[in-house]
Amino acid sequence: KGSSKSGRGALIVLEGLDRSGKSSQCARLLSFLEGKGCQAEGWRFPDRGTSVGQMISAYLANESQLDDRTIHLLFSANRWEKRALMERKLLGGTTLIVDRYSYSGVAFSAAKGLGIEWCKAPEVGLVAPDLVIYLDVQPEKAAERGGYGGERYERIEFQNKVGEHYHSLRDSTWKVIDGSLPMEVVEEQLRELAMNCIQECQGRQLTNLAW
Ligand code: NYM
Ligand code: MG
Repeated sequence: KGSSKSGRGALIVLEGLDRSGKSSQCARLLSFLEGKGCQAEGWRFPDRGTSVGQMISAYLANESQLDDRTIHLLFSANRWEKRALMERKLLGGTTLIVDRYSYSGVAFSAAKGLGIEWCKAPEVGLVAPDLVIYLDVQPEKAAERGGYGGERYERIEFQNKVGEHYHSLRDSTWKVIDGSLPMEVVEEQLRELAMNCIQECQGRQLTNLAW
């Protein structure tokens, strides 16, 4: 159970505002799955390790200025450059726990005023997640968590807009967890959703994101 020698891995995405607890929960979930003998890896977007990722990182740190559409397409390109590897891993039986994905791409850019459909377009054809878990935390609550790190977008007013766009993106693959609950409670809920997903996706083919 959980080990996937025969079947494919699951693509499980965590989404949420900045400081919603995604990164800590991804790490906890990953070590839980590994402890169960499940073949799993933790990924994150932006992946700052590539050359596109370094451009994104400089932009987020306010070390460079880029047009809104340009940075949007770089975030998307950063997912596209990982697509082939992602598919290979999943088909090879590795479950991927991914900290942010296309929904961040759309929600953050739409919050700047770019059209939703325009934002979605470059994401079409990426691997579709089996499960999206949204950690729901109020921006004010999130900001209290040690404050923001000084990157672009880390302002309560902007995060409120991002939250509204996330809300409008929710579909049947989404599960919402109340991210203001104690860490251990969130962790437990995540474990259950992830284990179910890993089992259920075995018989289902990978599909592409189509919105
Ligand atoms: N972000 C992240 C976007 O604006 N578009 C995207 O496609 C992705 C993946 O980058 N504030 C934003 C959300 C975050 C910022 O992410 C950096 P993180 O998870 O803090 O490294
Ligand atoms: Mg951040």
